[in-house]
Amino acid sequence: MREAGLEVMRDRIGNLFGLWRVGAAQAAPLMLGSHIDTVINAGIYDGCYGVLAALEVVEALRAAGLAPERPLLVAAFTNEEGVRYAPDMMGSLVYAGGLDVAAALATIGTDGTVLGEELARTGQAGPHEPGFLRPWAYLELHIEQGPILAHEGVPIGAVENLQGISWQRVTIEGVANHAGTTPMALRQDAGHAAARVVTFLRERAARDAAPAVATVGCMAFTPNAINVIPSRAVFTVDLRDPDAARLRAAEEELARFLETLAAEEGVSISTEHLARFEPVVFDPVLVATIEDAAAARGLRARRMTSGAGHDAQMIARLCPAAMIFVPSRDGISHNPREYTAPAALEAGANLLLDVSRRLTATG
Ligand code: HGY
Ligand code: MN
Ligand code: MN
Repeated sequence: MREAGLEVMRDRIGNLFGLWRVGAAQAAPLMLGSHIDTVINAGIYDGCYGVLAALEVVEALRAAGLAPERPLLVAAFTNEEGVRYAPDMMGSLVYAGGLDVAAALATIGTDGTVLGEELARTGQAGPHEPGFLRPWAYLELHIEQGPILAHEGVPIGAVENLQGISWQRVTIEGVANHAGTTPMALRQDAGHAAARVVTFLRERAARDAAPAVATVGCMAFTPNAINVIPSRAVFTVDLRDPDAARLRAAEEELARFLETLAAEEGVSISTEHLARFEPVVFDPVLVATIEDAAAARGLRARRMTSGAGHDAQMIARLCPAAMIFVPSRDGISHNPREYTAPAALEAGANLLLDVSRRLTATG
């Protein structure tokens, strides 16, 4: 960012910004960005691509001697993935005023560390209050992370909405007992009860053609020994749906299933909500601008829903926001096999440039 001539700033939650003070000094900036944190064993494009492309837009404009009518702000939001410290999109959520910064800094990670201490230890805690620069509009370029664009052979996704997200941690307490001597009818098996939840969620999400998805991504048994009936199972549930009412119905049906399960299996079950975000609709004018700019560049574009959560859904609380997707080969993401071809990356970045120029009257 410094090499690109940007003023580098960090806020208290670790969000990183590069400001190009150009155009009308008092005008609110056009923000371009994404995130640079990843999941475990991640791919190399999720997040980083959008931040680097935003930087490239600034460098291309400056190299061409072009001057936007308003400042440009490159953003790299912290903890978008939420894997170590829930919820996901935490940095942009705090920036948008959806989570108190002190509460966020006090978050305990899956490794027992405290977020604020880790940000200080790694030199990522900055002085600025989150939200210190209110953007005029926000654009995020990102890989699709799903199969649609690649399957249809369409190079650009004009993302018009983003599905709702519900994250929970479920703890099932049973009774440890001997794997060999305990008759099946006498078991209070937390492991089996957990497995029934996984099957319930899978069958419910697959039940109808609706776009609902459900994932149990983490699970741990105690004492986790081959010949001991698990006394405890702790696992996570990730539910998503573009429709707010259907997402609520999924949460309610899971709660009812857990009650029935506890009685049937002789276990006790508790849940902890880790994240809950309503579906978001992006700004129609920005989405149309993305489509127009794609057409002007001879790029086919299709409107689509984002299955993944993104910082754009949080910044949409502050200003008009929209996203541009480029294809993910075989729809693979959150996996080292994540891949997008260089020509596709370039098309996305050029479109980000074109839309940025349209929005800031940069000739
Ligand atoms: O969970 C998500 O959808 C995002 O990758 N944080
Ligand atoms: Mn991402
Ligand atoms: Mn991700």
